[in-house]
Amino acid sequence: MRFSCHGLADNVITELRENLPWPAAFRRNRNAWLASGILIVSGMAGYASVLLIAGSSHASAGAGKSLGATAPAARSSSCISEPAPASASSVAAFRFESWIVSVASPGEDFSGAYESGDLLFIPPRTAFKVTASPIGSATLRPAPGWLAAGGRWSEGRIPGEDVFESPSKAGLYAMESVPPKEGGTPPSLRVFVMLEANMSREPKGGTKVSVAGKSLGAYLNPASSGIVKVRDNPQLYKPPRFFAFIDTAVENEPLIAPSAEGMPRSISFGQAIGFIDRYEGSRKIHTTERHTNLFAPSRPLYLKLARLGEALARQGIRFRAWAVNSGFRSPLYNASIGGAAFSRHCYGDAADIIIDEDGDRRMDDLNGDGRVDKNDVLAIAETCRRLELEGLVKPGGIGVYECKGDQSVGAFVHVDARGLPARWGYAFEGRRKIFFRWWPKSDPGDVDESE
Ligand SMILES: [Ca+2]
Ligand SMILES: [Ca+2]
Repeated sequence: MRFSCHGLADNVITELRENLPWPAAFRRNRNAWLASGILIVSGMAGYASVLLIAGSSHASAGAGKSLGATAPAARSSSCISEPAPASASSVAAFRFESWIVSVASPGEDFSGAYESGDLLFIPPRTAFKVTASPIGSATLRPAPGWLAAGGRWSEGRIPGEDVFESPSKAGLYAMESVPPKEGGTPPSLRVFVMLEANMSREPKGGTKVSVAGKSLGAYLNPASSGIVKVRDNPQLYKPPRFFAFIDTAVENEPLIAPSAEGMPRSISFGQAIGFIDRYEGSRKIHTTERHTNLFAPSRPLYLKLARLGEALARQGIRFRAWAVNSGFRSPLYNASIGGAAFSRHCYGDAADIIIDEDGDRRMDDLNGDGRVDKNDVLAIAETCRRLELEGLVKPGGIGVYECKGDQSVGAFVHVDARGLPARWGYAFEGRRKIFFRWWPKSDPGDVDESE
């Protein structure tokens, strides 16, 4: 990571790198933020942009802070006293790199850097600020229907820094910016306004959740878990408050920015929830039915799957798209299929994935030895583990599964983004479930059964 930038003295750069009060959200996504930081810190506009990053972090960390007020100076480096407002003419030459989104939503973290074409999940009637980076490189306009659906928009204090309020009507809104003077595709941002869940406490401390009149079942009280890590980390097991939905309009929409040329396709809304398998006798019937059309979105998971696909492609394991066998599960459905009580699938940040380029619903024989078994998915698990260790993805569970029989997928990997590393491996032989270890002893992830 280099902070080689024009117009900033070395001591300022060191100050920026080491002494800014980066909040936890930044530390978690350090590399992604720094990656956008490099681009921001080049050139004249950089000075103001860095301050605004500090300002947005501040806004996301401070509950209920007004979006209109930019007060980065107080919290940023002593070398810098005031953000330098950039005039449109002085920065018009800078090419758009990313959107810096800050959302005033206490208790939920939707703020961060978004690429052009990316997707921001946001609660209804929520204020957020979008700053183009470099500042002035793009100006976002409300999506068609935004204002009619109750959304608001006001132009920013400086060019390219706009304040919005999400509509009350849930759904997808595609925003574009003013086309650049030199031509080309205008930078865009998609916004999905989520539905807020209705929650009611159960006698044992669980929480019943329903969304738009549909019951999803009860999220259990983590204090009641037999697993120490669940009991010790109740904040990771809060029932999701906001839900997205799948309908024909969004089914093929990517859940993050569309992938780069030659990289596996970003996972889509339609993949957020797996299809139900039915059985005729012992014969498995694949369906295209889902147990619900509602899901709790998890940007860290979608980014993790994208980074994983890219890392595998760089190793020569190229494929068109992840096949997701199981994504979000309502607690009701999770219980009906015998899922773990505190399964991350119920929190929306887990996916069971395979590579299935030949479309036979089984993991492909990656290592070409004529069999489909755990050896075909170990490269996926190991690459994911390495990305976690390098801090490039949010840590979470990595579980390797091997299942015998033609009716099964053969082998798959569970990946989640719960925030704490966890590792496991299971081979199913008939009714026997045999544990195996596939990760080295030096790995910080404990054995965990909260699949
Ligand atoms: Ca296959
Ligand atoms: Ca094989």
